[in-house]
Amino acid sequence: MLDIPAKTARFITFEGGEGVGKSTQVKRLLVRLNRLNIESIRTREPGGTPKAEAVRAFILQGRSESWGAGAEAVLFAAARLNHVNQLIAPSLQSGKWVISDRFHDSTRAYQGLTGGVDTRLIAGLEELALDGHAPDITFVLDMDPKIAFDRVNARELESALAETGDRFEREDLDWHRRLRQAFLDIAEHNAKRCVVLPANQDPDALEQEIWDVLLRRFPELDSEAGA
Ligand code: Z5A
Repeated sequence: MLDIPAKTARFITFEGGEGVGKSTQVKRLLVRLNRLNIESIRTREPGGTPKAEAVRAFILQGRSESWGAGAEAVLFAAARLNHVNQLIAPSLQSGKWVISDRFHDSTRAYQGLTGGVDTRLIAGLEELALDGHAPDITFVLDMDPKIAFDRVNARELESALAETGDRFEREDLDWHRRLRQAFLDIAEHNAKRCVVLPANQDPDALEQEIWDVLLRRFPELDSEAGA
């Protein structure tokens, strides 16, 4: 019998501050993969499963704010544990590529480096929630938060969040600048996994940059394209 290696499903995450274009690029990447008949799913954090989406609503409505950043880190980890067990791990095992809009680096950046939660707690929660399912590659979309805010404000002009913003959008610009630096620091310390890309550029150009990185990182995509 021929020993044909199983195709490896990849786990790709997108990270960065608010409004940098993560959701836009996640959707575009899914379209590209589907065009190659690569089975893939798009998901997000916090969320991705009914239970994790319930945690998302609780946090983003501001109901956990008074608990403090440490307790919020535990809540994000609880949602992540469910997300990994119920969706990410089974999808990868069945051969589907998984693309997630935010994942564990957001806890490192928001609750850890910017929120001041002890790195030992962040690391312990991460080990528990990921259970070995670290992303194969992480795109850190980077841009000046002031410009990203303008994008978000333009989008939300008509929405219910227009006046207040969600739990984290209410933080001031200086906080978001520190958050930006936190993501850059994480990328520097995880240089094999993380790729930082300038997000203040045309979405088509950014999409192409992301695709070029993936072609270099996962050469099997090239053969899929030719198949
Ligand atoms: N959080 C946390 O604290 N700890 C954790 O562990 C996790 C999360 C997992 C989730 O909110 C919040 O939870 C988040 C961190 C915290 N903080 N906040 N707020 P979310 O998922 O709802 O928010 P977000 O991740 O920041 O998503 P976003 O605001 O939707 O931003 P985005 O996905 O990066 O951007 P987008 O939706 O693709 O684009 C924003 C707008 O810009 C939109 O109108 C686009 O059409 C436009 N756009 C997109 N790309 C471009 C380009 N290239 N040029 C011009 N305009 C563009």
